[in-house]
Amino acid sequence: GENDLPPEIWEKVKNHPCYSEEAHHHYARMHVAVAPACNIQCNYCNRKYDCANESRPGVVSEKLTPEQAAKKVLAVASTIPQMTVLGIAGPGDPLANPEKTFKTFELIAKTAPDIKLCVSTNGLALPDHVERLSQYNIDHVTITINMIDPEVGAKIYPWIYYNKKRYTGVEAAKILTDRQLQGLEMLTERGILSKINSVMIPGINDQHLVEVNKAVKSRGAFLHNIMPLISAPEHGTVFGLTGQRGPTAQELKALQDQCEGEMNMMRHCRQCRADAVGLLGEDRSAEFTTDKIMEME
Ligand code: CLF
Ligand code: SF4
Repeated sequence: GENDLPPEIWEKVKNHPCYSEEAHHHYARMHVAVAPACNIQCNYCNRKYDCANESRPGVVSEKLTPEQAAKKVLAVASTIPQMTVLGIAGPGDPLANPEKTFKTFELIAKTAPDIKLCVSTNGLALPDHVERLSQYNIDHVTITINMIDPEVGAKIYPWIYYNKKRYTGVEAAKILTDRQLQGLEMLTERGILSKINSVMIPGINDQHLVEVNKAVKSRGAFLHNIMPLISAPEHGTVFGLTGQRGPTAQELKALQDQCEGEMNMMRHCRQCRADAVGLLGEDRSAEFTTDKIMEME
């Protein structure tokens, strides 16, 4: 349990609402939607909305420049004192938009140095940025890993864009899994805590996620968050259009139970929007639109 963590790890998780089950009752996080582009395609994604890495489809978030994002963080921090963590989680992939993402981190580290920085990525570009993440003192990185078998991956990812070239099918999935696991190993070597998000897709990767769990555990991942596919035909995800269903609550819990013991499982994820603000499960983003932040000055 959480009480058995080594003190240096506990220091890093005790105020982070996602990394600590206990902390999520008391501490809030906010996301800033500064990362519009993505370098892969997931069959559960609709690019018009937020990154399904971590977010519910169907809600458009307001895209911000790094400067607007930094202003918003100050406005939120002065209104919600429990806000301890700033995450970048979309609407695309933060590391496919490295200038915007790192500029935002840089501004916030200057203006609000007590706020912990957090990032969520599909992992394709991760090995190229681990060094910079460690220079910026980023202790928390989430990688969405849905498979370690490229045959499974080919059913989830129609293409990736890598080294200025588009790859498809099994070849694409092989590159993606290699890069994700390499990135995870690099984080572990540098003592950066990692959380693995996996989207549970019945009939596609549900049983396979037990293997994923073992693979990420053996590479030093701190926490595994298995989330249900939210398949929404009205929002046009490929899985939605093919009638791919999400898991039932019972199926999700059974898989989480099966992986428990291998490593810590996150069970309090609320699948946040790319511009979420507040305690997990609470959405105060409407209080902090750009218009309102400008009025606050
Ligand atoms: Fe945001 Fe993600 Fe950081 Fe948390 S969310 S970038 S780790 S600060 Fe948290 Fe939201 Fe679940 Fe993500 S509840 S969707 S796990
Ligand atoms: Fe969509 Fe996120 Fe997948 Fe990119 S990584 S395709 S934004 S769900």
